[in-house]
Amino acid sequence: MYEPSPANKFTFGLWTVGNIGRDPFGEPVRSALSPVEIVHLLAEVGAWGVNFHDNDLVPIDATPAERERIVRDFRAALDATGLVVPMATTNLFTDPAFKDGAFTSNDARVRAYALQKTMRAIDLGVELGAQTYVFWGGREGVETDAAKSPSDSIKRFRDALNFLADYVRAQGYALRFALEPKPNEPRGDLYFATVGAMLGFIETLAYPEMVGVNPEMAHEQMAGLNFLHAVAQAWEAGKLFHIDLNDQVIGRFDQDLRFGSHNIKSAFFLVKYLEDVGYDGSRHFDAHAYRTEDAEGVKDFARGCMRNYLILKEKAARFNADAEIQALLADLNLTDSSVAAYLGPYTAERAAALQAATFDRKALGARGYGYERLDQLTIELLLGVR
Ligand code: GCO
Ligand code: MN
Ligand code: MN
Repeated sequence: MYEPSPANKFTFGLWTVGNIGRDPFGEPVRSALSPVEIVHLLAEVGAWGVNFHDNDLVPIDATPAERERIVRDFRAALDATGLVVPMATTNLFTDPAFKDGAFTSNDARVRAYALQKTMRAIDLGVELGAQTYVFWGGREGVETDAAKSPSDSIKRFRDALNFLADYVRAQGYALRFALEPKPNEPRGDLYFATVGAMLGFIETLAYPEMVGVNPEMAHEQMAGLNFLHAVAQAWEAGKLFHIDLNDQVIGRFDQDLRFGSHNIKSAFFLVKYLEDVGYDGSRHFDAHAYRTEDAEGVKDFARGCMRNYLILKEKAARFNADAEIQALLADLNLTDSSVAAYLGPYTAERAAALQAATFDRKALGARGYGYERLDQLTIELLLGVR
C-alpha cells in the first residue's frame, strides 16, 4: 500500500544516500559508493529519479577522458534501471576556492571561475536529461558584514544568474532555474535567507519567467518559519519549480533528517497541500541517514522518506473524506446575504455602502471558531485512532 511508484516522482541526490557520515567532529563512518552503485541502490528502494552536483558525478580534477567514461557508465546505469535525472546543480561550496562564496566572492577571479564551472555543470546536467537547475548558494554569505556590502552581493548574484540564463538561452536548452534559500550554515549568514527573499529577488532578474524556487523544509524550519506558508506563496506565484523534503528540529544545526521523522504535523499539512493543489514536480528528498547507520540503514532511511510521504498522502485523503472534519470546515466560512453588498472588488458604491454599514462588533468577537475540535480530529487521524 505504501510502495513507491514512478508516478510519485520520488528523487534523491547522489549526495544524500551517498552521504558518508562525515561531520565537523568526526571522520566518515560509511564507505563511498560510486554513482553507478547509488543508481542501483535507488532503483532497489523504488525511487524514480536521481539528481547530482557536478562533482558528485565527475570529480573536480577529472580529465575530459575520465569525464566521458564516467558519464557513459552513469548513463548505462540509468538505462539499466529506468531512473531519470530531473535536476542537476553545481558544487560551489566544497573547494577552498569558494571559501568567500562563488558568485558573491570578493575575488573577481573566483566569480569568473564559478561562472565557468556552472556553465560546464549545466552542460553536464542537460546532457543527462535535467530540466531543472538548482542554485543553492552554499557559501554565498559572510561571517562578518565588514567584508562586503550586502547590496553589492545581491548585484553580483543577479549578474551571475542573468549571465547563466543568457547562456542557457544561447544553447537552446529547455532548462529552468530553481533558487534554494537557507538562512545559515555553512556561512554564519547566507544571503537570501528565506523563500520570501528569493521570490522578491527573482522579479529583479532579466528573465524572471525562467526562474523559480526550490524551498527546503529544513531551511525554513532552521529560521523558525512555517514551511507550508513559504511553499504556498511560491506555488501561488507560479514559482514552485522543485522542492527539497527532509526534517529538522528548530534551532539545531542543519540536520537533514528523514522526511516525516520529526515534525509530523507540519509534514502532513505539506503533503496534503502538494497533493491538493496538484503539484506535479519531483518530490526530492534532500536528507541523509543518521551517522550511526551502515549500508542497510541507508536503505531504511531512503525507504522511510518515501513511505512517510505515502502514509501522509493517505492521511490527507482521509482528512478530505472525513465527514465530521469536512462539516466543521464547511461551517467555518460564515457569511450572510448582507455582506454581499460590501465584499468584492472596489467600487464607489461598495465603499459608500461599507461606510454606512453598522457591524455588531461584540457579536463578531463572541464567536467561537471550533479550531480546537478541528485540530484534535486532525491529531487523532494522524495518531491512527480515527
Ligand atoms: C544543504 C543544501 C544542499 C542543496 C544541494 C543542491 O543544506 O546542504 O540543502 O543539500 O540542496 O546542494 O542544491
Ligand atoms: Mn539543506
Ligand atoms: Mn537542499
